[in-house]
Amino acid sequence: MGSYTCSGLQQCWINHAIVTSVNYPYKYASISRCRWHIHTEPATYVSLTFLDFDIPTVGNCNDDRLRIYDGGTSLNTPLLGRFCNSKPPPGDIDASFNEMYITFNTDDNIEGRGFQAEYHARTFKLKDKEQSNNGKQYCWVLTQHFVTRA
Ligand SMILES: [Ca+2]
Repeated sequence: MGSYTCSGLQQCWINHAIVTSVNYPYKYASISRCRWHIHTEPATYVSLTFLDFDIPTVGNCNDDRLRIYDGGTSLNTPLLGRFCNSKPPPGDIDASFNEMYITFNTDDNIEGRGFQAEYHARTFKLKDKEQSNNGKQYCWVLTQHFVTRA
């Protein structure tokens, strides 16, 4: 017992921070379960960029795996991706809104440097045309669907 090196959930409440695996840049621990829940301010979305990534695996991200979810910690939050050296993260990984949930699980064999990533709160930006239409500011325009009565 007690071999899980990341106990509990790390809550990140600031708009810009660096997230690293434990012991980075030295080898991460085996048999660990690490979780980070990122919250940025309302009306922003979380954008994550990897600065370094080394999660060696034998299988296809089955033994050690970094998973990134589009939202909070609930079970039905959509998975944005599951990554390891055979499937490294692409450029920036963006959440839809101001929450992102990251989990990193390792097994008892083969460790790497892990990862170092930086996240920012980015603001939603309307297209120039929408922003400057007659000099007025527009909010999000929802498409209205009209049902024609028979
Ligand atoms: Ca491993």
